[in-house]
Amino acid sequence: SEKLQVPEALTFDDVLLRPKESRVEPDEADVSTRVSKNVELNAPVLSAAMDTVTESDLAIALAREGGLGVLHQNMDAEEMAAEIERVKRADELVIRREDVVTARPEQTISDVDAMMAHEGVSGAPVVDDDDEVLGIISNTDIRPYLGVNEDDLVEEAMTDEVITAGPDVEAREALDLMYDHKVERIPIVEDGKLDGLVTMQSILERREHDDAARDENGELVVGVAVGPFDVERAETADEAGADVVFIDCAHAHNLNVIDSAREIRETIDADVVVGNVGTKEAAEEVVDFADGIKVGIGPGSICTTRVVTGAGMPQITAVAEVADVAAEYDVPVIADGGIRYSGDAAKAIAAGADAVMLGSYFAGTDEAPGRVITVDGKKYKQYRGMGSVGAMQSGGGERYLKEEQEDEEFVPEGVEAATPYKGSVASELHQLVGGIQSGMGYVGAETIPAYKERAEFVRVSQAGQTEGHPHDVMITDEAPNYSPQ
Ligand code: RVP
Repeated sequence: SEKLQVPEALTFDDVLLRPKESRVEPDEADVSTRVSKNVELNAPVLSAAMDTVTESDLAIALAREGGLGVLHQNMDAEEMAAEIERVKRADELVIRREDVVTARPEQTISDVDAMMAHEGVSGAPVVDDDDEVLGIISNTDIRPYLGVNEDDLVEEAMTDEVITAGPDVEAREALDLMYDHKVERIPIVEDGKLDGLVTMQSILERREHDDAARDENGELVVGVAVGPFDVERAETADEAGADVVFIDCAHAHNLNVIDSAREIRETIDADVVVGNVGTKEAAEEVVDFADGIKVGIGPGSICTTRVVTGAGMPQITAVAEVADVAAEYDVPVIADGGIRYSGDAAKAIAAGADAVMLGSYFAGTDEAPGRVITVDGKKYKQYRGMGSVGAMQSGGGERYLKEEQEDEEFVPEGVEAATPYKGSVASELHQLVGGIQSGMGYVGAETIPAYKERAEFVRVSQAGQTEGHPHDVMITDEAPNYSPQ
């Protein structure tokens, strides 16, 4: 039957990168990329919008390493806005007025000491009723050996010659002021009132992350998932400062979803990434308005879409098909799901993706939500599909729900699972990005665009695949980037 004259579709284990002539040293390979038309990253890595993967903690950690966290949508709109703001403000140079811990001149030393300990700060501007800065009190001002007593008043112990700056102060300038005057914090004053605070600690912390992915104001970038029909939520996310809004849909070739995505694109300022798709036909429908296209129908580690529905596309073919279409319009492509090893990420990018999105890889990190559980002496963290019964019952399964679904009898497309506990996002990302860079070295590509252009694949047999993993040995020491599946 003609029906069965079918094309072949390939995934990660079916292919390998053909090694090529190279002068590229892996650690010199430039992994900066675009995730959408207007958002650049310094590492081509996104964390999945799943309720066991990305909340603000992970988004902050990942953006500090150059990638992008995509907040999940299993929370109400207000909470989502607060989470976005937490990421945007995490590395802020100027702490905003409402977040600055202040002291009052008539407070006692013991009182202010307890307050600073409680708030976790080591100093505070002292303000009067009009919010005018009268001085600064810090831990060093209230040491008992300075002759300060518990019942003394703040105004007696504070430093009253305060170095201040205006709201437009830059990091370099603030640091110079701090060194010149031997102070660690500079109140920002506007129209005679306290307007914020710059601390030495925040400047030095920022410096530690000079590869962080930042917006044009120097704040960390953040993405957020919204349901395909939730225009209002997309607007809330936009207003809260999200850089990229991800239309979170398991099948974005649904024309109702595309209509709605188009409306969202027209309504908000943030970039809009449309997904997931898995074919060139779907890509053609969205490529004229999407700021990025996300690819993945069924490759996810916790995903049962292919088993439950019989539909799906092996991921390497899906990425390559979509990338061919997207390249003509210069729209970035994100390969989402199925990445187990850094080599899979390297292959996804070689096939045409500008960046990769991972769920299970990050679900085991410290920064992912959820606690560590121990089974037979091994540590794990919970990881579940957003189309699993658990995630859908707690409201996050919008991605998999029908538009008007109200009954509780879900047809799940995901499972609830556990994934090995791993440590910090920073160390995981170091392995992942290092593997991608080494892949670029093997192919002789200095940049991601060059890599996509230059990479060629070979087809691998089952025997070839066996050969590629450690074989005929007993592994005695676990490698940080390999564990047998
Ligand atoms: P993985 O990295 O293989 O764990 O895959 C993560 C991806 O799986 C997510 O980014 C999402 O596209 C997909 N996903 C999330 N939930 C489900 C599901 O319940 N089927 N699938």
